[in-house]
Amino acid sequence: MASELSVLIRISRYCTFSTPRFLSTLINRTESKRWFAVKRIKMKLNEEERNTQLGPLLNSGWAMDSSGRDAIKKEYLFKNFNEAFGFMTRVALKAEKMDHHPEWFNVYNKVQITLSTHDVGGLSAKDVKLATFIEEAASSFTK
Ligand code: HBI
Repeated sequence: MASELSVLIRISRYCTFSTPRFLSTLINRTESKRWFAVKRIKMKLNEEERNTQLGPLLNSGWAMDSSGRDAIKKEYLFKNFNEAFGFMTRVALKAEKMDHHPEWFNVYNKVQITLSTHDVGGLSAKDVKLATFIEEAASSFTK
């Protein structure tokens, strides 16, 4: 990204239309691309984020994975298989949209879910976001 910026500056020296406004626009666009590139990099939750973001989930029945893996898990029970699978369908569509997928096991009305971010080897904001969605999705089904 930095090399791109230096190229843009070198080019603008030879462009008759490289007014300061044009140059600053070029630089801003390059910088904003860098910002988006950084934002796309997944990061593990830091200690402060774990205390603030995981708290509500751990109070709603989620638990740290007992194997010591940096992951959270929860078991849901539904009225029947139809409701369980309907829940899984909603979560699956959200997972695809987020490009972030649960590890789960289903037998009849039971769904066991584990969340972790493989790309960073632990919990990230995407796991918190998906777990929050899962809680909302589960709440709309009768127990
Ligand atoms: N799902 N849970 C989880 N963790 C990931 O790192 C992940 C994913 N789904 C898709 C995905 N990463 C893509 O970014 C590719 O890395 C597979």
